[in-house]
Amino acid sequence: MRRARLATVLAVVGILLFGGAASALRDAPPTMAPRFITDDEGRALLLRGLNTASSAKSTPDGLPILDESEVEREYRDMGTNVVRFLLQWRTVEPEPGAYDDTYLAKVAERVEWYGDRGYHVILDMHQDLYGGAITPEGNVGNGAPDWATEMEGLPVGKQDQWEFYYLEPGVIRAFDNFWGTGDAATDLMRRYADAWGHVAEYFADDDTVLGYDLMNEPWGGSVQATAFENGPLAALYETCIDRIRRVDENGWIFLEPQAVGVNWGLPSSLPVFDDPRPGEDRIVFAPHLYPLPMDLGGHYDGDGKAPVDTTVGWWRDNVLRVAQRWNAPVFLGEFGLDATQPGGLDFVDKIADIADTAGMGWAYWSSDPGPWGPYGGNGERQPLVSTLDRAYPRAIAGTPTLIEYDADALRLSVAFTSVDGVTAPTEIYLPDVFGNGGTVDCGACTVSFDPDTRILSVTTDPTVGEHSIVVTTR
Ligand code: 9MR
Repeated sequence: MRRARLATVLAVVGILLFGGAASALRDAPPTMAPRFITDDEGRALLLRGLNTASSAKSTPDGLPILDESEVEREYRDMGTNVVRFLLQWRTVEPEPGAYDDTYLAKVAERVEWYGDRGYHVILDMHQDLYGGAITPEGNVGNGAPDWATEMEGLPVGKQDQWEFYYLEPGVIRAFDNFWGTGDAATDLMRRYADAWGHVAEYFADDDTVLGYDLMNEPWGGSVQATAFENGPLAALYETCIDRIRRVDENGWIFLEPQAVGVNWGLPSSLPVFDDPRPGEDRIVFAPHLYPLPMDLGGHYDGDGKAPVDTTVGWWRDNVLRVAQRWNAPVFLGEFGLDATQPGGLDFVDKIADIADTAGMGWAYWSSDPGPWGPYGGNGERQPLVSTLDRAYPRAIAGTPTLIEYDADALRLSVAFTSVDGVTAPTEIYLPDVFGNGGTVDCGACTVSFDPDTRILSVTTDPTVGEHSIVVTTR
């Protein structure tokens, strides 16, 4: 036992030192994302929301367990404006080349529930451990259809912790056969890209769908790290981008790095991608964050805080370096934890603070009922609800230069520079505690507050270069 702990500690220290060294060897990172996702009015969008929902992995129809009243409750309780909505390849393309539009129509119905409440939807082609067919019971992996799972008879042994299945020979071979890095020639990557083409064509005219997260937490099988990110993963992304752009020029394309390592704070080496759409690229860097000390069971509490803070710092710096290299916005597609554990809510606060100051969007993992989610198994509100219910600028009438929310002092500060042609108001979501719009200090501006949506609209003079808005409860 003591030996195992020692090995774990050494592994953590080794990886952290490697991560730190890898960071230190590079140039100083920027402090804020160099670009933002913009809306039709040209405003910078700050996206805050949840993943919906892990339940979609195992329901036979691939739909999350969700009804419209829960979307309404989410907005009322937390004022979120985005959802990372889980899709499954198995339900998009149940048979090779045959797409299930009945499934997509049901997805569209759920997208509308969100759209009616002002949300943006990011469609995420989810997978964990390749697909359901990696075990006979079908209850461990999710994502790929059975017909696309080629393990060549290699074993998948039972594991206590789900991530360890990634190391099983059958799972590795299924990925190798997907990426075309195994011995057999397959056309699974092309099929996957074609499936994305179909999904994008289906949703191209749906204004609520902001874009497409091409693959959840990519895993390279027997090809890892730079060789994977710059090899098969980049090839898949290029093919998917090409397929999507044939049918949808406007959707934003969210690209995830290799999950292992990068989720912990190591740098990603994903190359720059070309976006063939007319006008500015719409490619977003969309990593996840699960600090290694916490993956290993540590809490964000007491002595456990410092190593987490350190790795989160590296994660932020390394993510912003990619954003700078790509000149792209950043969307943190997943971070989450059992928020009932010691320090859980402090961790959520910490990541939300970092995302604000770094100008990143985020989606918390996840909306499923239970200790990780905002609601318990009986639908009861958990303390996480008020932690996630933060004041934030949903849309900013220019290029943000400062976003800072002090949840203790209840003070939101936003600064931005004007952008030619952007005249729509800055929209700020305010939790109940701000009362009827709070106290707004924004110089020469006009404000109005909608008590129903709790959105404060701040109209600023676009001929003035720099703007500052501070909202407090006093
Ligand atoms: O929280 C999810 C857990 O209940 C599942 O057993 C597991 C495997 O499907 O997936 C967990 O969710 C993960 C997500 O799919 C990908 N990113 C990490 C999430 C938390 O571990």
